[in-house]
Amino acid sequence: MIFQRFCRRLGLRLAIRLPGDFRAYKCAWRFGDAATDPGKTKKCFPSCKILHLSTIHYIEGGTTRRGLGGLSQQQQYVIPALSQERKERFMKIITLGRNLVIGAAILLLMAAFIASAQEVFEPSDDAMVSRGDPNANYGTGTDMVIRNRYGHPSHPDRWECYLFIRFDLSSIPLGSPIESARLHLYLYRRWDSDPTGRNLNIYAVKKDWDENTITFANQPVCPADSSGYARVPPNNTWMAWDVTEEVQAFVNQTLPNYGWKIMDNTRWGDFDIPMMYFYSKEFGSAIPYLEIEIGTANQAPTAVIDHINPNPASQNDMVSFGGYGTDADGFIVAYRWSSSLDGRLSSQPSFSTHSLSLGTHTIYFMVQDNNGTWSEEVAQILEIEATSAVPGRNGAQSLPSEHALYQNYPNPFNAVTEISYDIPHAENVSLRVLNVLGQEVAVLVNESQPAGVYRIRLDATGLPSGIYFCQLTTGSYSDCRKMVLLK
Ligand SMILES: [Ca+2]
Ligand SMILES: [Ca+2]
Repeated sequence: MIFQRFCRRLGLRLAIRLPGDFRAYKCAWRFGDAATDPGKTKKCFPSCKILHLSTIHYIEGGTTRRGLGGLSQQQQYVIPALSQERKERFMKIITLGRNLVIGAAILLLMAAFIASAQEVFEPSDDAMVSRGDPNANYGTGTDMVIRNRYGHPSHPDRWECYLFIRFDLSSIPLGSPIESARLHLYLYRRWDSDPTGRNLNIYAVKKDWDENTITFANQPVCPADSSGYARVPPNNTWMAWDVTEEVQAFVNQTLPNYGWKIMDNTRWGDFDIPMMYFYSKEFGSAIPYLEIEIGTANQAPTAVIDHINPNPASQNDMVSFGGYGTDADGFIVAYRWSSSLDGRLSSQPSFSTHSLSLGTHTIYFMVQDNNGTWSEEVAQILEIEATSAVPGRNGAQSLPSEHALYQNYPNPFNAVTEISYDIPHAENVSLRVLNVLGQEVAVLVNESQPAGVYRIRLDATGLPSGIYFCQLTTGSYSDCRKMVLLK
């Protein structure tokens, strides 16, 4: 406002231009224009002046000058005084606007990718069949004719013609969601009367046929109910049928080829509509086509059981479960563990429990993706055995108070034995089997384990008879037991 008054008083008209910045230029123009319109001037002036202060152009006495040189000391003082606060406000608006535009562009881009892809199919076959010539084949004609259902009184057998049109849609993945599908045929001539506005009916054909051999006599049977119709337009226009439901049904099945029969259901006598001519795929242009919007199907995630440990386990042993999921087009949002004996166990990727029922469990694991789709169930058998009397072992009902590594049982053993140990608090645990030379021959446990009593099965089928050592190592404890393998 102050500056505006300056301008008025000095008869100065400002024009601000920044190369390539249309906003600034437009604004400046409005300002100049607004010399007689104070309201407008007020509105656009701050943003112009402040943004491009350093490159300000002004017009004085018909000459364009750059910078602040032409302004008086006082004017130069006024401009920066106004600038800071308004510049910030203006920049806020610009930033917000820019973010909104970027956001909208990203959303549009995502929508374009996610929503659907459009595909156009040309017929793999099309043909006309005629009741008047039941054994003739018109599969390679450049035009196809539809005539009404009952013949002309003077030629009762020669007036019923159908079109068959077939598409190979096997490139569409089975089960893809079909957003829309439209069948287009080019009507180039009506003959004898005006059927405009009348309906041509379309029937889904699910049985295979071939344009080179199809005749009226061997045409495939069509469902009794028509799957849609389209109204006849004037000459030289496209007709279109909505065939979304049929294409979806076809895509959900395993038929690679299918199509439609198009016919005029009106009887001669009800309407005087002898025939309509369409181009076939042999015509070369304006050929029929099928336009399909294919949505993007969500891919189901896959569940993986990483570990169930120990297995088999004694009743009341702490059993640790771990699993994860993968999803090709999204991410995992939920987990579900369940047992055939105990029902739902957990909704975490990993967990531990010591309250599993005695018996043979089938453990099921599933994951859910961000589209709400659950994976297939994966399953693993878990044996929970009755607690056996392992010599020297702590009672299984309470957590151990100190570390222990017990003698394996049985010992000596023939191929299979069990090793028990106690862990009083969660820590990294390693349980290894060494030979007499101190070489490692098996790693039975190597992970972080919660406090608990553990019993691990050693299957030494692949090892020669001899003396072995079982070594338990934790962060704060290490012990070793001698074992004898006798085969
Ligand atoms: Ca044909
Ligand atoms: Ca997915």
